[in-house]
Amino acid sequence: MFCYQCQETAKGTGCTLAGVCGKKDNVANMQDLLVFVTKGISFYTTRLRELGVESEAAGKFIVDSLFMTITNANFDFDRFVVRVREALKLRDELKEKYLKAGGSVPAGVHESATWTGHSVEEFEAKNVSIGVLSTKNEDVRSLRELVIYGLKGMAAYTEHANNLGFSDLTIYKFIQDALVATTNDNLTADQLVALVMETGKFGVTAMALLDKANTSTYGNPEITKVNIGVRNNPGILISGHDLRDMEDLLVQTEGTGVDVYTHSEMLPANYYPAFKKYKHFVGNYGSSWWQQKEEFETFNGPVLFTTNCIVPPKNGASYADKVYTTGASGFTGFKHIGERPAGGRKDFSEIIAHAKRCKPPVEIEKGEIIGGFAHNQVVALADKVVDAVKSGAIRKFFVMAGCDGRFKQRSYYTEFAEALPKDTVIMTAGCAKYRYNKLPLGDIGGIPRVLDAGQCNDSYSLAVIALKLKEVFNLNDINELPIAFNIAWYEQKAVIVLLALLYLGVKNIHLGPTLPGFLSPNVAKVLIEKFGIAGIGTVEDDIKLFLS
Ligand code: SF4
Ligand code: SF3
Repeated sequence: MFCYQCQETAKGTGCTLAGVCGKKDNVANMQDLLVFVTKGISFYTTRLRELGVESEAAGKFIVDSLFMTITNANFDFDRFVVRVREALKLRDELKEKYLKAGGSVPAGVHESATWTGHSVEEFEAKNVSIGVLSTKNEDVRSLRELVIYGLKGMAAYTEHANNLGFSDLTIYKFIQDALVATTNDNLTADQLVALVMETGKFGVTAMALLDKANTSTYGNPEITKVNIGVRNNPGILISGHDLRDMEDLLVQTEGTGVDVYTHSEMLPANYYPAFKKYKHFVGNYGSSWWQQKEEFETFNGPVLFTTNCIVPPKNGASYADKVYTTGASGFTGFKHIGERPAGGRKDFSEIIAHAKRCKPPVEIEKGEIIGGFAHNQVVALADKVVDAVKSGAIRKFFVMAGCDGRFKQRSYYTEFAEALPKDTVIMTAGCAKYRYNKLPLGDIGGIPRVLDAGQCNDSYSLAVIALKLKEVFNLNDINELPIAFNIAWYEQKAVIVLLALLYLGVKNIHLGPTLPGFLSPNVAKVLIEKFGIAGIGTVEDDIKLFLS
């Protein structure tokens, strides 16, 4: 195996024996094979499109497949084997359609369009030779993988939108064109850099689509005080990012005597009007994903993962038989809840029955945290915010969106938040917020000093807010705003968020706790010179720099 797609990659360069995340080498290799076959599928869908034939089903299949390979989403070897078989079948059906329509497969076509296998042994004989390292030039490899990781993040957001009945064929088209482009040895470095920027553009499209899907289905997030304590009923803990799963669970648990709590990236579900009406929706339990081994022990009830981030449980963990997965997520040994029937709901009855046999959660903290500062809510407060900036009450905003992670050096973000002057405001989204969202940082004239817009995909909200402020202050350039960007990244959704911000023209983003291992020195140099991307230093130096 070779995987360097996340921030915690071994030695900052690549996991080669097993993932730091717990991904085994056979799973990593099978994920590579799945990505490889999606390139072959894309070869035919892009050709068919030229002939006027669109396959929405293939677009969706590719999106769901890419999503399955993001960090901490799916560790289930058997599911990947099944998925590769399905992918090959789909590719060959598309090939047949293409040939029937008069198309022809040119000699020298990328082998993802032609290679085939049936048994696990054949898959395993192949998958070791088609991974990341099969691109020999490290700069080309770096740019190709930057695009692919962006596509994985984009796929995640697109899938959530799909689950709410929203889709956009231009996103499917772009993903397929880009996958094919990563197999083209004739592209120059400049063309690949342009493809990276185009990926950011479609990242904005995908996040806007998901924003529309979420807000038109569940209402605009509102300022909300979220309870972080517990009640005395058995509960289900729901983690991940999928709001449609959240809805299905709330509907099915109503009146059963089972409470529902959010975990990690599902916290922002508390901000949506459509979910607030459920009396058995208690609040949020615990912190960000990497603390789940302790928190799932004390929660006592079953846990439902709708997406990442899963941490493999320790041997003998008391909760190991209480964890369920659904959608793109999976883990060998966890029970997987299948897809929802057309027009229906996923069947969570087994989890509900399981919860009834469990004790109520143990209280690990008490009180409330505040959030719900997505674009609609902040724009409603725009006058107050603008006055505070004009009067000098707010000197600067710090966008600290992104991911959390288990590495010690992430305490930087807690210390940074604590050390920021009192006339500054943090705008956040994603699980990065758990590094400071429970600190008593106070408010500025009623505006909390930590404004949480929601999940990582709601980084889109932060961009909308910045663009709105640019308009209000009548500025030509988003970089003239009193906003600094100090982003924390971990997995591939943060990659698409970063590319989206670059596409929107945001410069001088600081990215930490370390720069991606998949950036070759030359590609890193381009990002630094062209966009002013920088890493992080000490809290003191960085604050000085940002405020200078
Ligand atoms: Fe390593 Fe990250 Fe890949 Fe897991 S996802 S194998 S930790 S680089
Ligand atoms: Fe977090 Fe996994 Fe990225 Fe959605 S839950 S931000 S890391």
